[in-house]
Amino acid sequence: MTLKLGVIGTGAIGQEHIRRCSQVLQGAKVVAVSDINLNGAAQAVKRLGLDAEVLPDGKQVIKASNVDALIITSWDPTHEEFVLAAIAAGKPVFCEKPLAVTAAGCKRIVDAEIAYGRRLVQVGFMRPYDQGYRALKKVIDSGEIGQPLMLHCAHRNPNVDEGYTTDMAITNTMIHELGVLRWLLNDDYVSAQVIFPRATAHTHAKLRDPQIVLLETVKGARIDVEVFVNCQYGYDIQTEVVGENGIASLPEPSSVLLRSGAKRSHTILTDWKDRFIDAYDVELQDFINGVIHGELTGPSAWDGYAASVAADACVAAQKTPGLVSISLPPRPAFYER
Ligand code: NAI
Ligand code: ISE
Repeated sequence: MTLKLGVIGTGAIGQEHIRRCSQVLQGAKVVAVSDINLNGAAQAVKRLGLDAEVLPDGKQVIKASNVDALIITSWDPTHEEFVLAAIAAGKPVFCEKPLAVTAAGCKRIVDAEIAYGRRLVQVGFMRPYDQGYRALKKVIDSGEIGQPLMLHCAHRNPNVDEGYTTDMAITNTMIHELGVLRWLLNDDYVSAQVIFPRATAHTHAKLRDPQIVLLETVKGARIDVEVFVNCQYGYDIQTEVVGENGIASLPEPSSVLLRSGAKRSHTILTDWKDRFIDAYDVELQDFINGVIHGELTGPSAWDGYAASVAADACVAAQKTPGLVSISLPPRPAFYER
């Protein structure tokens, strides 16, 4: 069976996902796309050599009779509406992170999916598919470093544009840590605090950058995450887990050790596209396989919701000195694995 995909949003990651579904992965092809920038969508179809229809509206892609499943890669605030429409149409949907920009929005999706009665949603949290994170989890789960006590993390982007605001450091960027760390630790969050160091001169009017987010988990681990989205020097993702008996760190992406010009050096990547290129392939292949076999097992709407409950608290903590508590309701049986 070849799964026929509709893609909503043909910007940066939309084009990346179309390319991988069409040229790298097995079992799917893209048959319809849409973007509010229709001309951009048409150009993407041409550039990628697709035999796909360009439809004027995302809802038409969802309803199209030849579309079996959806990939949503439009801007964050549009996700909720498209995912709800996909569930209403009974079509599986891979939605890029965040599932919705608020926990309330994610909850509406969780409720709709439970009412539908079968999992239809996979969230684009790709880090659990990354070899490095998988290796790190294996070490933690082996017990070799004992119980995780403290985590030191950094999420650094070279720069962001003028439209990027202080809350997006959480809802658009740190949402990845909020997603992957609960998976890594098999834990959830109970409180958040945000500290603003001196701001970089490379930021702009609507963005306080960098930020340090402090989290506490149900099991009592403490996590600090530096979110620095104008760090200039590269795209750099760090996670160090301090346990009772040792320390485990996320592996660096492999690169040649270069001796040249009286220096020893490694290249640092500059783009998420390259840093997680294999993880994106594996997550989307998992989605395609899951749809074909009738069972989605990747990051769920509940995972998207749990991350957004914490994200809401972090955004509130940006405006509050001190701790903001995080309260996640018990996971419904529907989402037990
Ligand atoms: P982008 O700005 O390059 O592309 C987004 C596209 O969505 C644009 O072409 C825009 O015209 C289109 N769009 C906006 N509203 C729309 C609507 N109502 N209907 C149809 N199209 C619409 O942004 P980018 O970087 O591709 O991000 C897209 C999504 O993917 C975001 O939600 C972002 O958070 C997520 N993302 C995830 C990454 C990951 O590591 N998992 C990496 C980059 C982005
Ligand atoms: C982008 O949307 C992504 O999801 C990237 O993985 C992240 O590093 C970046 O900060 C976001 O803007």
